[in-house]
Amino acid sequence: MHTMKVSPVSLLVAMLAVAPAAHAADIIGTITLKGTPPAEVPITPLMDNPDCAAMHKTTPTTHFYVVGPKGELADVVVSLKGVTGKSTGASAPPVVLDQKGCLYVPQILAIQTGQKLVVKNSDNCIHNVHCTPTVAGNEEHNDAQMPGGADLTYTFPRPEMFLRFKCDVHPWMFAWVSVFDSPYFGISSPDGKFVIKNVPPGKYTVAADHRKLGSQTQDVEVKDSDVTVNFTFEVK
Ligand SMILES: [Cu+2]
Repeated sequence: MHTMKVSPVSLLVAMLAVAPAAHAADIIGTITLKGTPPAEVPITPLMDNPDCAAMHKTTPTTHFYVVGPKGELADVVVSLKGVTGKSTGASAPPVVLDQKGCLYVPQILAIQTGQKLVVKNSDNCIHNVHCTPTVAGNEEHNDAQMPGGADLTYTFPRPEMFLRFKCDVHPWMFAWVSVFDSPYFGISSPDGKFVIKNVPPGKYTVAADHRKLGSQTQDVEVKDSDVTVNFTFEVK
């Protein structure tokens, strides 16, 4: 008879090989736009307002299509469809929406349910922050904010795509805040890249939403390494 000697180290290695740890991974990708988007529109009413015009050298334009030289598309909201009840919003740091030069900055942003959205006024003029949610349970707010006024803080309990913020003083001011019931979302940068961090293993439908170009989805499976999902939108 022969006895096999098993060292604690080799036993540990064997255990790890049998039961790999369920590591979370990132879903990464690049968003590309095919075709030439419509020209952005100069916001001429802004320049007709002396307070706002003083903060600009040239007439600002709309930013519906933020596209790089190779079609890299920014401001696409990428999320995991149907993932709910996973919000860590209550403990997540606030997301800031600023008002600068009589424009919302940024214009596309995303938060979790219960996560604080802090609205600042960096301008020397009054703004009126007015959000108009369409999903039941998310509350409408309509708050004047003086120059140097205190920050306004909002939270939304229900998921909603592109919840609209407008300014009742300056009718060209819009921002679009998407609310998710999980931390699994990202927004593409000017290089077209996005990342959804720390996704637990599983099968998901990744949704890419653009304010003007609509929505696309792709199915992915996350195991223990990063997964790449690229999207291409087309101007029709
Ligand atoms: Cu305003």
